[in-house]
Amino acid sequence: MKITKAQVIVTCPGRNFVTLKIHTNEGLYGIGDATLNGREKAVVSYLEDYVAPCLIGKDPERIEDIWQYLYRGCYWRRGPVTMSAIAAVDTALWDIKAKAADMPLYQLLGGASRDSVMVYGHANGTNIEETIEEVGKYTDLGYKAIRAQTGIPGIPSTYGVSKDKMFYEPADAEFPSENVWSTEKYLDHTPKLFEKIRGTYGFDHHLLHDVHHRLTPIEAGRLGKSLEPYRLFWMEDCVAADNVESLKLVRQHTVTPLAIGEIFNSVWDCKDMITNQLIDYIRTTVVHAGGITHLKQIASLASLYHVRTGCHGATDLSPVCMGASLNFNLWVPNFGIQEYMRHTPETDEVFPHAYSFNKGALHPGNTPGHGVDIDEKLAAKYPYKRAYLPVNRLEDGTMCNW
Ligand code: EZ4
Ligand code: CO
Repeated sequence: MKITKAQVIVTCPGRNFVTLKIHTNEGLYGIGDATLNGREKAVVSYLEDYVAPCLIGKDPERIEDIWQYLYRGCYWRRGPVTMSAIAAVDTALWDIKAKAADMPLYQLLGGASRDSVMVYGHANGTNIEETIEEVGKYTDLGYKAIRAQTGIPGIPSTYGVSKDKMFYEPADAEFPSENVWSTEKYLDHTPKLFEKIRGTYGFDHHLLHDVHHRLTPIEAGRLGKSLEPYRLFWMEDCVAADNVESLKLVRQHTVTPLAIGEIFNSVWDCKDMITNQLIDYIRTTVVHAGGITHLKQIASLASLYHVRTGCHGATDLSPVCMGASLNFNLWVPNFGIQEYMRHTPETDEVFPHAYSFNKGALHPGNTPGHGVDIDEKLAAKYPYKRAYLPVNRLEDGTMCNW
């Protein structure tokens, strides 16, 4: 088999997605997600200008060799743009290989290790009462795990609280919108949310919370400790994880499990925190961490240190990424949980998929490949629209992490 064409498709059915379609001389094709939220066109150029010309004529079945060619061959290793581009190629090649084998991708990876993939949904409200109501909606839908976020009194808008309750979309403006942040107000308010959720619904569901990189290690230690009575499944991105030393301090103060890694793109970003057992869940996902090939390597390392997977699954990760991730999750021995923010009906229509939701879990389906396709005619009806993630400032105007 030979690769004849590598085509980049950009579409915006409510939000931007970049998709790579690799064609072969045998008529089989594979697709991969290449979406990098807020910087989409950088990956488009990387793929069109530099990767696509090198793929023509290559044997698509040599997935590992092509991965190494793109990683070692560009000299400039790692980084979100490079690794998202490599991921798109890798995902498309696994799709082709599984289609050629006439198997769903999870079979090719080693078969199912579980019946389905537990997911968590996003309950959020502008205040505690609204979030409590949203949690109830998710339990009614059958979710076994729910992430809870709430607005903070005195702060006009914050991460994780959306206008549309079912389809959270933070990248929504032609120029970055500005949020305001107060750690003091957040630290006082958040434990009250979880106290009320447990008081209302009891302890039958897993609860999760995303701090979104905003605390110092000692503040994260304090939050983790104050949330211990409510037994969280995890506290996510409690500090910006550029410096692994930070996590040692957090660990000294709390047994609330920690999840980190949605912005990581390589095993080198998480090696030390895994091998020192400073996290409990690794959040790397297919599109931003070099595809199925590299995610396998990260998960294998993690399995040696009791670290389980918790793949990122926000709306900016396309259904193609979700399909690949679900095949991976159904197989991976040290699976933890999968994030699942629902895509809008417009997005679902552009990306017909075999995966389905049932009783708080997703199954990738049994279509050969990863089970997700793209309707190119429909995709063409939604042209690219520039969109930025928000930026964040302290109340005195100082820039901080969003
Ligand atoms: O802010 O995917 O856990 N989920 C998250 C997401 C991220 C977006 C950024 O593109 O943190 O909401
Ligand atoms: Co997150």
